[in-house]
Amino acid sequence: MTIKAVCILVGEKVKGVINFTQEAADGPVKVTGEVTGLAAGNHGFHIHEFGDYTSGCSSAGSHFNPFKKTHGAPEDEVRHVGDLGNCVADDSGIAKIDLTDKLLNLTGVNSIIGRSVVVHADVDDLGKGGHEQSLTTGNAGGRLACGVIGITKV
Ligand SMILES: [Cu+2]
Ligand SMILES: [Zn+2]
Repeated sequence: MTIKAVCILVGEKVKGVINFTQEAADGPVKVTGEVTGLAAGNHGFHIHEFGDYTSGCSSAGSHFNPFKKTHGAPEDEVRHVGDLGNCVADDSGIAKIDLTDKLLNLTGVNSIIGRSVVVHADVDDLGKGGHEQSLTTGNAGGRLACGVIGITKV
């Protein structure tokens, strides 16, 4: 049974809409959408653990990491479930998202429903930057926009 979810990203300047589709339980999740208002270049793009904005995007917590791994690239064996790498903004500040991920889930105990998408100010170094934060956050800097992931109509 197909499940769909949506996330409306809200920030001071950065906005976006991200759609999630999972065709089968434990199957891959397709992630599509657009983020606007960015500086040109790469920006860390993650699922964070909480759907909480009590103190802004910082209340969304850390990268969603139910298996207690270190930070990595989406294609790495060792990564947080929430590690979706970078979104890439063009010269007009628009980043188009179109990826498929094997670890995300829209059902079950490790579902991302009710958690957050966060877009960062800086590039996610995918754990390879050698910075003290590389293996926890990819050293991706501040949080420009965030939004909670909610179930939507199929
Ligand atoms: Cu993040
Ligand atoms: Zn991570």
